[in-house]
Amino acid sequence: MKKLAVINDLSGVGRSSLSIQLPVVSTLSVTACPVPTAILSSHTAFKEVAKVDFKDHLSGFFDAWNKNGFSFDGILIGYLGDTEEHPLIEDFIREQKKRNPELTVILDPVMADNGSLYRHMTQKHIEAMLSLAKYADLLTPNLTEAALLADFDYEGMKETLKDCKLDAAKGMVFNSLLSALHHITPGAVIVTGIEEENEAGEKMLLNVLSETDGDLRFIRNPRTGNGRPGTGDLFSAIISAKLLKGTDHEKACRSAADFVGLAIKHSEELNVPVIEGVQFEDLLRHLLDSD
Ligand code: PXL
Repeated sequence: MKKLAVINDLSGVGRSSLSIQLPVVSTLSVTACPVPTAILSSHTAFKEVAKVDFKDHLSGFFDAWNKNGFSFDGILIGYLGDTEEHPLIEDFIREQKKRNPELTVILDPVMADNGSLYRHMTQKHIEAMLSLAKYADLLTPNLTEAALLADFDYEGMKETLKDCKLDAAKGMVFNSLLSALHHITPGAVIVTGIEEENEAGEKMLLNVLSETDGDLRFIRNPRTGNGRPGTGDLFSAIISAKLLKGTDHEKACRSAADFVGLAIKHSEELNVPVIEGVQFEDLLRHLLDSD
């Protein structure tokens, strides 16, 4: 069975990060090996949050894993609360790459959404993420994170995209953003969860996949509800497990987008409060349909 190291925070309430990624990876028959980067009472959108930093324990974790001779097929990286964690993860990737040259590194640069950095995130996090991106085989930023990493103006880009009626025009905007991102990572890039409207006025979510050879794919799904915490974590976990099982980027992206859409719709129908993320637990069997 393939083995995925999942480096992310453990948040007790709100269905984000490790809490949502571990069950999804297991359902897809990939062994998930968690490394907590921080332990929080809940994700940071809640008003009161108790946070325990785990950075001082990361090198001990990685050392023990390396000394035991553990080797992984993939490493998925998400929320990193402290910029001292990024170089430790880079060392771990270098060591693991020696053991398994086929290692797949998926970096979800969790830092920001809707034009703003998350609480506790700073310019230093952006710089540390730029360094870590050099090791990624796949980078999955949302539009805000992509703009921050490429030093593009998010609001300006969002406005321009809104005015682009044709995919050819959108392609020009994304080509310039993605060519900047391909300078910071050797991997493929998926810019995730871009909100748009189609010609019929229906709300859509667009994921833009750019392969390392520059091949650009627009992957669209109906928007089934408002954005919710943890959907990026869900998306990156499904893609990671699928990639380890040999699925290509485009198919993995479609499966992940379909499942996230389903989970948002289900949560809306059940009136799950947005802050509690997506109710995915009773949908896990749908992941097997696309397996
Ligand atoms: O799902 C993104 C995420 C992950 N981890 C923590 C967060 C958030 C978003 O708010 O606060 C701790």
